[in-house]
Amino acid sequence: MAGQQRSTAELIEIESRLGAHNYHPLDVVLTRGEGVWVWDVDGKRYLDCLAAYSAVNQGHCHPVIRKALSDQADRLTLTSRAFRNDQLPLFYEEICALTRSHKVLPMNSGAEAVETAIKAVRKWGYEEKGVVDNAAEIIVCENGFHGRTITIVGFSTDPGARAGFGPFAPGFRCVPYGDAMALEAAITPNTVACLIEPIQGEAGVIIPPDGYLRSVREICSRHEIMLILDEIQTGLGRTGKLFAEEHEGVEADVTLVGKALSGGFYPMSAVLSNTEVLGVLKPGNHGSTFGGNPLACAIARAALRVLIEEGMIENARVQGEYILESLRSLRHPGIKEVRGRGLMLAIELHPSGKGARAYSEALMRAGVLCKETHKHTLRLAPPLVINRAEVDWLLQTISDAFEAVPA
Ligand code: IF1
Repeated sequence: MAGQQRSTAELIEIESRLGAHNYHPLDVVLTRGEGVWVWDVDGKRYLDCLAAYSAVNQGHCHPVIRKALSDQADRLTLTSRAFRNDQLPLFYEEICALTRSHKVLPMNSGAEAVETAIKAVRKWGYEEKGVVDNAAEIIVCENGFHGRTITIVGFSTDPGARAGFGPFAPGFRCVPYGDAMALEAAITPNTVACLIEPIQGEAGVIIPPDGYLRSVREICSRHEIMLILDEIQTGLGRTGKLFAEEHEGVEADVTLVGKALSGGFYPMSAVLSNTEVLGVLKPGNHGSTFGGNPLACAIARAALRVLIEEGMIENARVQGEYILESLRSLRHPGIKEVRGRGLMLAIELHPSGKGARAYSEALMRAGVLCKETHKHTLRLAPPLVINRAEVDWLLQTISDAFEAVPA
């Protein structure tokens, strides 16, 4: 059967029969992507309004990144960090210049970057701040999302993400998102850091009150605790700035990046920090087989280059503002709120309505792929390369599809 094109139904049946059911995907089987567009095995075209949860900010199969991948793949892909390679220092140089970071630690998945930051700030707490051994605490926020490891789901407030996976790691305190006073009240002499998404993605594009990040920044500085901003989804242009922290003019002590760091070609993440935090890690403290491999670094260098050189960040700001304004002018009884920043947008539906899945399925039939979150919110996050003609088509399609779904 190899090479013979299977039908959508056949491919879904195989996936369902042999795969773990840890996702409930839409019944669309994709086979090709270019820019903002993807095609299914039946040849139908869709505008991708998820961008792999902001891992494809540069658009599907960006030719410059693809060439960097294939050129490097012809030279050297993996050496382990037992030896050095010629791509890692150049990646360090370019990402530090772009993000004004002093130190970088490359990993593979976003969750690994989060775990790495947790290890580094704990060690910093013990060695530099004098926190009692094994008593370090990190403040996190309710409804946050930082990955799926046991440590991370251990401090999640989402029952679906944590039920059945205990026992969990201690050392985390959870506070309401957007409430700087609650965060300060949770600080103890053992607090080493707080870990926050500048905008909560999975929670449904929750934008904190203006000034929240500035207050948190001031509180962290005053209490000598590290501010870790998880920009794995909000970073690299998604909100119309390189990092979402810029909307409030704050600078994290530790910034986490992933997803679009490779433009969707390869799992790569990184912890960006000042010397104080990452400087505590010594040989043998931490590592990863693929972390910082030459193929990942060559791809990331190209992904960052096109993000900047092709003006994707400014485009995200301009197109995002236009989409937000247009969606807010939609008069549909099912819509409760439209919110977003740059091309990180959400349509929240009235809880009494049909639920977001009905709309994501109607949009799929109309040629738009997006994802519902927490039953009543539709998230819209197209690649940052989307142009005005594609935006206008998207808006018209959303308007028509919403009309087709009774409130
Ligand atoms: C899934 C959610 C989004 C993230 C932030 C760390 C990570 C993520 C802010 C971990 C990853 C992904 C994971 C993926 C779906 C998607 C997701 F729905 F799960 F919550 F985007 F909102 N910090 N988010 O958003 O990065 O280890 O996945 O590389 O698990 O289904 P990762």
